Amino acid sequence: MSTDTLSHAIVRIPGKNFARGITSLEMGIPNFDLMIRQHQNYMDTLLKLGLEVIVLDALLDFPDAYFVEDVAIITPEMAVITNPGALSRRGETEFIEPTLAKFRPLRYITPPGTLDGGDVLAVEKHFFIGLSRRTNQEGAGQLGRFLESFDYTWSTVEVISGLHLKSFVSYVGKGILLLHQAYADRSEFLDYKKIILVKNEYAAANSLLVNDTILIPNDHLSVRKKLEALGSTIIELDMSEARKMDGGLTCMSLRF
Ligand code: CIR
Repeated sequence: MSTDTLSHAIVRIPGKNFARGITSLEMGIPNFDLMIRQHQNYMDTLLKLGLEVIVLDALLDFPDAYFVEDVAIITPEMAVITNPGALSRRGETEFIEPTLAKFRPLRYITPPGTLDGGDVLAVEKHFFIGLSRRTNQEGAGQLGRFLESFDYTWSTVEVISGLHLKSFVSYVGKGILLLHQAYADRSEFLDYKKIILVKNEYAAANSLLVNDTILIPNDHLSVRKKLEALGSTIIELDMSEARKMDGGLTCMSLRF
């Protein structure tokens, strides 16, 4: 999750009942077969980019569990197991621990702290932590103290509406943030170069930098052009079904 060179990704197969997960959007009921195809394409893309992809089984008791990003924050020094803000997702964490324990010493966000990985945006050595419906000040503080112990800096950002910080802001490398219009003038991001998304392309606010390549949702032509103009390599992926469940490109993997 930090912006160091990535060599691994952890993903989890969506369960047949994934449509029972939480969603705030009214975009219709997602289709399982299409979801599996899109998820396969996502895994294949990470493989093609040279990552070792660790594939975990579906968890039928936790229909949102394929959004693995939310259950851990990984830096080169540690993996922090979160305490997800949604009650229905809390039990997911124990199913990621054994895999992460093979790679990193574990730390834990503990109650009353809550934190979702979707609220944690790493920009080089600085971490922006969204305070949202899912992540509270206590959870952010706990993560912040773990980060400080390894000389990272951190700050919080209010997520006033919507799900997570990374539903609105992504880091696309070269010191550049990709931002939803609503975050264009936020003081927290004053010091960064910015690409502000135009209406109809807000879903691209959740884009995923994998080493030198940026994955964006498909049909986002003007974002694509702006990123290509910066010399970035772009891959478009169809994310229609995850989107219906409030998910995007970052949510479906843990990278390290
Ligand atoms: C949820 O509401 O928790 C899931 N349906 C979507 C989680 C998306 N995760 C992410 O953006 N990191």
